Parts: sequence; C-alpha cells; structure tokens
Amino acid sequence: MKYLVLNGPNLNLLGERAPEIYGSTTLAEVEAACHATAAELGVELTFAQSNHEGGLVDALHGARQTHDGVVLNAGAYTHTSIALHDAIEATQLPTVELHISNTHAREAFRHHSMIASACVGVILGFGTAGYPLALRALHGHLNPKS
Ligand code: CA2
Repeated sequence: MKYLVLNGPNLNLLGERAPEIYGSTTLAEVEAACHATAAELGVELTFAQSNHEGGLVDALHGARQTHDGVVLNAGAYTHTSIALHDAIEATQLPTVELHISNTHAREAFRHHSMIASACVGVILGFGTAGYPLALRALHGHLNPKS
C-alpha cells in the first residue's frame, strides 16, 4: 500500500515561525516521523507540500492511480477551497483531514472546513504528533481487521 501525506500553504515554514501555535518541529522532521510510521505499518509513503491550490489539486489527481490513501493538511485552503473538496471526491481516495492546531479553538473563520465532508475523518489539535496518528487512522480505515 502507498499513502500520500500532502501539506498546503505556509507549512514549509513549520518550526521556523509561530511555535506557540504550531510547535518547533520542522516539516523535514515531520516527514521523517511519517516515514518511520510508514515503515512500522509496512507501507510506502510520499510526502509533499505546495503553497498553491492548483499544486495541491494536481498532487491529489496524481495520487489517483498510484496511491491508496491520503493524509491532507490543506492549511488555510481547508477553509476556502471547493476545488480541493471536489478533487478529494474525484480521486475517490480515502482522505484523512489533518490539522496541527485545534482550529475550533481559534478564529471563527477556521471553524468551517470545506473539505471535511469529502474526507473519511479528521484529526486536529494534537500538534505535529497528529501526522503519525492520521497515518495510523488511514491505515486502520483501509485495513479494518489489522
Ligand atoms: O493547524 C493546522 O494544521 C492548519 O492547517 C495550519 C494552517 C491554518 O491556516 C489552518 O487554519 C490550520 C496554517 C499553516 C501555517 O503554517 C505556519 C507555520 C509556521 C509559521 C507560520 C505559519
């Protein structure tokens, strides 16, 4: 099995700014943790990030024939992007929505997700530890007896 962990805008700055909200772990460290979890689960992993809405849509389309599931931290596009909602539906890949912060405890404009209804589940508020959690949740969704 092969999973895609896809990150949206500004997440390349993880660990460099706003540690009080997002912690001090860098995206490279998150990637390493995801690869360690993938090895434990016995799956392959692709890790990617784009600051562009179309880049995220393209990455989802690209995963359609090559991957079995997606963990998606769409960043701020979570709250605005019908295109991402439609791309998740179009790929028909099980997708776990992920957020580092508890978006419901933040500004009102972060309370609504445009993509949640297209996803199999949502993990948020557990910091960058949410990435391995989301991979395990995706794996459990795809392998209900494991
Ligand atoms: O909590 C999350 O994971 C978010 O998806 C992060 C997005 C935010 O727009 C969502 O509402 C919640 C923002 C990512 C910005 O990442 C930064 C990292 C370091 C410094 C500044 C921004």
